[in-house]
Amino acid sequence: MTYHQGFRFFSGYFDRAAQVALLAAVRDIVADAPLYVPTMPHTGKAMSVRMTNAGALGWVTDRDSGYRYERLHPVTGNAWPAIPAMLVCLWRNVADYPAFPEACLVNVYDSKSRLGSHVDADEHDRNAPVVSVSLGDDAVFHIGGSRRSDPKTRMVLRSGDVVVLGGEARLAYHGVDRVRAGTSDLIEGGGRINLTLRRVTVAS
Ligand code: MD6
Ligand code: FE
Repeated sequence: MTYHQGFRFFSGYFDRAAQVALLAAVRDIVADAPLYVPTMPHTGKAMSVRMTNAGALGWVTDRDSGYRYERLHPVTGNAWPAIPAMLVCLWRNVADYPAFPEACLVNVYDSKSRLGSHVDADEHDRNAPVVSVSLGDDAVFHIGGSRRSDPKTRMVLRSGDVVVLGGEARLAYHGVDRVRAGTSDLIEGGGRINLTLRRVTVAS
């Protein structure tokens, strides 16, 4: 079977009404699985984004155990809530992949948050793409190649935009340089939410 290759960008995939519905779904997730401040492996340095997850597995990080997927919320000890139906539907429409997503990472940014250049490499299934949804304020996003030193392209991700990293772009370095405060009125009080859908285990 062949899958779509590479980087795909769907500008304005979700209209305003869909963004409002997604935001409500995120609020439900957060009510069940509260946001927490993740810490970096080894140093224990706090990340500038707050996180939570939906799905069978959630991506977590802390000083002692590093980056990994866990079935339970690190603070409450409860299972993560289900991935919202709208996002499972998005995956079916754009992932071009036969297995369902297992993880939906929720990243919440304020105007000072950033996300350093990284590769999403904690998933066992590297054939599945990562599908990302942006809500709220604009973000300056960069994507490069498989080496950190490769040239980077910068682009603005706006509320409702969807990015798919598949094929050769699946292991490309990428990150968020900054969030532009006041560019969206979707989220009361401002800020940005990014949702990433992933397949973690290799489907049998
Ligand atoms: C963000 N996104 O947009 C961070 N990862 O806030 C990611 O780290 C990301 O957008 C994998 C695939 C798509 C992404
Ligand atoms: Fe990423």
